[in-house]
Amino acid sequence: MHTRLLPAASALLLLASLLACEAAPPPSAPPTADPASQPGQPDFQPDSSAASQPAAPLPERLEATTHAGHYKVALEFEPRQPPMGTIFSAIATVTDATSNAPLTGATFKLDATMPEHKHGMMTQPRVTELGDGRYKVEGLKLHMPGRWVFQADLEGPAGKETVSFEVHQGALTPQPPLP
Ligand SMILES: [Cu+2]
Repeated sequence: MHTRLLPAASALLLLASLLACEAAPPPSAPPTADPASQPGQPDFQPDSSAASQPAAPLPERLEATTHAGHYKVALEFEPRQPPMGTIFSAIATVTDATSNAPLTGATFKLDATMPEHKHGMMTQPRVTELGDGRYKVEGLKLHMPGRWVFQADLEGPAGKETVSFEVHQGALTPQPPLP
């Protein structure tokens, strides 16, 4: 009888550890610009309700101009729609926002955080310049469902600039078959 309870108990432990950082509210929650979220109400839904929601894969391409307007960054993920909790890569294409010329030789970094949970990824991404304004970022992993913000920091001829991309990692993104 007791041995039959073990799988359920370990599943509960896993769920509890997943929810651990959600359970502790931030000491001073800043006002959020997201109209969908209620004050003091985390937008992350526990697994039980997520089961009835459609999977929310990451977008296949994200594109934005850096805060000071000198560079454009486009992000594409490999695989295109990485499931939660899997290691994936991103190709960043960086161009001059005015001339559209590829920005080679820039220092490019990419990180991702969950602002509501005040944590980042558990991996350390590595960046390799591929040439022609393309930078490959390997070792990304979004280990929890919910709102993640990618931040790209780059330094080029116009100085250091930053751009952020917001994504929502679905809880139950189906695992694609291995190639
Ligand atoms: Cu989190």
